Amino acid sequence: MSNTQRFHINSPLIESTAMSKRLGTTVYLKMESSQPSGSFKIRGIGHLVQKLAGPNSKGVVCSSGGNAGLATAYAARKLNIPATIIVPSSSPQLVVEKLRDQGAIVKVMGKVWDDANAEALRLAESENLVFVPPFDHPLVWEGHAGMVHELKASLPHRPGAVVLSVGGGGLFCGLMEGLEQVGWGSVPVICMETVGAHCLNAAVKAGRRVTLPDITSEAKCLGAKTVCSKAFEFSKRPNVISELVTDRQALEAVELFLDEERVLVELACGASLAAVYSGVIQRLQDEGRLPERLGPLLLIVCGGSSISLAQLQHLRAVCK
Ligand code: PLV
Repeated sequence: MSNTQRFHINSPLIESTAMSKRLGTTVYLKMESSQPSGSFKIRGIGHLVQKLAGPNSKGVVCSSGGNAGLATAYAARKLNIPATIIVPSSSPQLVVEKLRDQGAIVKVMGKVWDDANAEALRLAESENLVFVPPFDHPLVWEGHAGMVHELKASLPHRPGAVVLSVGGGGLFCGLMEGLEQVGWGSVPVICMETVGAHCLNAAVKAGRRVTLPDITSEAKCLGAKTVCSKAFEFSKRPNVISELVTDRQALEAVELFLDEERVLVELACGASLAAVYSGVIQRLQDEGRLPERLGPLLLIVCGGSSISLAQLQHLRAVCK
């Protein structure tokens, strides 16, 4: 296979009539949920795997809440190299099955992603495998940044603000780099997290990176205990706003999105959708932190495969 192969698609950009009506300004959805691995992760991870794991490599190993693992397994299968994915016990069984369906070897290790990551680093060393970090690597950011170039090519003009979910901060770093590359570096960026998986918000409040004692949110794919340092650096920019929603608000957003847009996404993505559905954007406008007459809002629909009707039912019972 040629080394110019790419694994992601140019994802659809759609105008949401229902969300625009709610917000009173045009809302565009970048549908990363349509990516072959189910989330935006394939952009950055596909790029990194391509660059670091040649056809003669012994294989790749990735620590993941699920979606980074799926992206790694997908890319590895396309390159015909073995993939080992380490997930914490908090990842639902449905993700483990999807990883196996991608041909990956799956190991369940520890309670949260940070535990799984320690094991992945150990395996990379002992088995001589290429380590695939789910969010903390310049190649991952470079791959994610490509999304902004697609946006620049298809949006009629620069967005009034961008909304995205933050876990370890890889998507955020890629987006910030991409915005700068296309001359949109001053566009307000709203970073959404759930309470209990709020490592960026905690760092912003403390003025330094902090490690959360535990991940108590059900949005396990946002569940890195510490945000990566590049993301913390970007968060200091004046155009970056960090906001939180509860798991319940993220879940309600997932349900509304399913109802109105007919697409099922995971709770990690619901955090972003809740920026519109729970009135976060409107509050920021009221507080004068976003302009009253806001230009088009761009929502990155990051997607995620850790969801099914059964999982949704389970979340209804556990989300607070
Ligand atoms: N999920 C990572 C990290 O988990 C993973 O291993 O899959 N939205 C979705 C659907 C995601 O899966 C993730 C990350 C994010 C948002 C946040 O992206 P990040 O980590 O680049 O900020 C622990």
